[in-house]
Amino acid sequence: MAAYKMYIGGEWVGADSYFDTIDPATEKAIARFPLGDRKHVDMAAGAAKDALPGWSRTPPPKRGLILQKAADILRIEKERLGRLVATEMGKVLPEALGDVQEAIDTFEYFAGEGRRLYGHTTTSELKDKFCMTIRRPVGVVGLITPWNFPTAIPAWKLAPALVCGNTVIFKPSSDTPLCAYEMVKVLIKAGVPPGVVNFVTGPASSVGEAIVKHPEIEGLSFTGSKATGEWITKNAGLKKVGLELGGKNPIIVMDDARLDLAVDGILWGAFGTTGQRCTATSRVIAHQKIKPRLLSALVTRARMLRLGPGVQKTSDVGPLINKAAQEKTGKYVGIGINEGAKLLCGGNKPAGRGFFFKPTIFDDVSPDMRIAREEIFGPVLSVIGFDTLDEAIDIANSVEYGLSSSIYTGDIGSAFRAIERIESGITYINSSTIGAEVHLPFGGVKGTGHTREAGIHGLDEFSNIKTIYIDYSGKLQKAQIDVD
Ligand code: UN1
Repeated sequence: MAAYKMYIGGEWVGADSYFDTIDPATEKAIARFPLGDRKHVDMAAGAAKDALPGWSRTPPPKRGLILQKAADILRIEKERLGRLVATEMGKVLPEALGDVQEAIDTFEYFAGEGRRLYGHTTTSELKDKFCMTIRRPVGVVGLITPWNFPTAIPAWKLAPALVCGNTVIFKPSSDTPLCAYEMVKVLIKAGVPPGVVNFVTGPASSVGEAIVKHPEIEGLSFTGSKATGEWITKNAGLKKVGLELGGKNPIIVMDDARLDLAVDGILWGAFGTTGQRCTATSRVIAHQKIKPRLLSALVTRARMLRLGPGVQKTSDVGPLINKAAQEKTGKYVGIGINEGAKLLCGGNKPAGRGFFFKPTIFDDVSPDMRIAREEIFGPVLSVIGFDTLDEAIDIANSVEYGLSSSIYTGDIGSAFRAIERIESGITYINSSTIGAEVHLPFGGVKGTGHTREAGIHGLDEFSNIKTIYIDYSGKLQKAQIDVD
């Protein structure tokens, strides 16, 4: 089995010990990666600091060209990398190809930012004075990425970080280091200079912690669990921190909705990526009048979904990422049953190898149950009934998270009321809770964290706005004082 290395200061670096990355459909190891530690983070921070002056002074359009090249390479490699995502992470091939496409789109979008990176100009309250803002890099930034979008989410962070002139320490999830390694190779091939992107693999307890606490690192961007996000907030000191945490994303289905559309959207949102998106649909809030019809269609269709390895053409739903995820999902099914919810389908893992779990639907869920409030990150859907739109929105807002949300309705007024009142960073109308596009901002409110990634606001995480005053009056002018 191939052993890979870390990439620090333009050199490939090994470690004393290694860990395996596993194909979750077969439970077989596919590659091994170095168990990096604090000393590797130190080396990486030093290399990133040394590379910062050169990279931050490289004209942004030139940095953009390197990102464009990365997009071009990814496009050529899309099929191979898509198969790798399906193998290492487990999602089904069309989604795995989508994961790579999202990375391509992101690099392309931020390549263009090399020729924009807009600040703004404005007026002055004084004569002969000019005021404007520019964007400056944050400095050395640590990027800690999850396994569920093993190419797209690294791209969401790498592309804006690089175009803004930062240098980077990239620590991927230990469940998908091979996809991350491929991303690093693409960037090297695209022309990213040594020291600008440093790649350190290893556990959160050593590598992750060292990045979060490192004094030379000025910025952090993390996607993952709320608990880890809270830990980072407490331990990052005064670093600029971007957090993209969990979700408990609802779809509200009104009695005037097109039920066929709602069923398609719910199944896609709940069981796509085996429920392992932070935008996954984990709650359906259904009008009592249509709930029985909706549920019977959902259960029939959920039972038809075929479980199988991501790379297999006939698979609709791939495995969960690892054994712990499979056990956690099983544990939540037990919790749901104990809380009195009604299990309509699924609820267990199929026989055989692989971390699979059957698409699971619970009815008679009340908003205070744990399965209605806690992020499971697996294929478990909780269905809650309501009578009025106000009640539905209150239920939607009754959780600590606020990432994505959706309403299916034929009434424009209900749609706008939902847009205005649902507490989430994203609201879809007559569409599922998943499938964000890279040129729009992505992020949440409340326990999801308040960072925006992607789109033009994605630049804010990786740049500091600097304010410039240019006084060409030839005398000392005093703002607020020389008012007449
Ligand atoms: C995530 O699950 O962390 O909107 C990101 C979506 C994807 C990104 C999800 N484009 O579902």
